[in-house]
Amino acid sequence: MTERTLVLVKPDGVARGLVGEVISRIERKGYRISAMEMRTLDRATAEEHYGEHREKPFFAELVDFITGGPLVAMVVEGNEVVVGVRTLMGVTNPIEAAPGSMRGDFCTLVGENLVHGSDSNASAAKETALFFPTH
Ligand code: DAT
Ligand code: MG
Repeated sequence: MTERTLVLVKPDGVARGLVGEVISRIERKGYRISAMEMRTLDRATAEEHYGEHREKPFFAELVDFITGGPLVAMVVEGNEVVVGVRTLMGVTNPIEAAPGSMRGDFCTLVGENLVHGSDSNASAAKETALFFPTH
């Protein structure tokens, strides 16, 4: 079933020159990028994007990190892309992420884990609307 999801190459990925690597893996899998932009998030947008984590102890650190430099946001489309991109990314903690996944291959810190992908179709709808309201 064709779906859409929001993918972010987080500021650590941009700073490390891994934008092409992330895009390449998504495209080689067979997914299509239908919108893309590099931007630096303001705190209000970051707090809305990560609203589900507002009460967590790492929330302030998370918002500092995601607003700390430019990121690349994209809408990705394709068959079961929400789960498909999560599989390409690997689990949240890069130490536990499988080798071969993006987090498994490129990071060690949970707070600097390279990529974001929406976790459900409902999240994808909200997140794509937040980042690309006219798309
Ligand atoms: P995911 O990004 O895999 O969907 P999440 O939604 O649970 O993970 O958390 C969002 C981000 O918050 C995650 O990518 C990195 C950060 N984070 C999660 N758990 C954390 C923790 N225990 N300490 C520090 N940062 C954390
Ligand atoms: Mg999440």
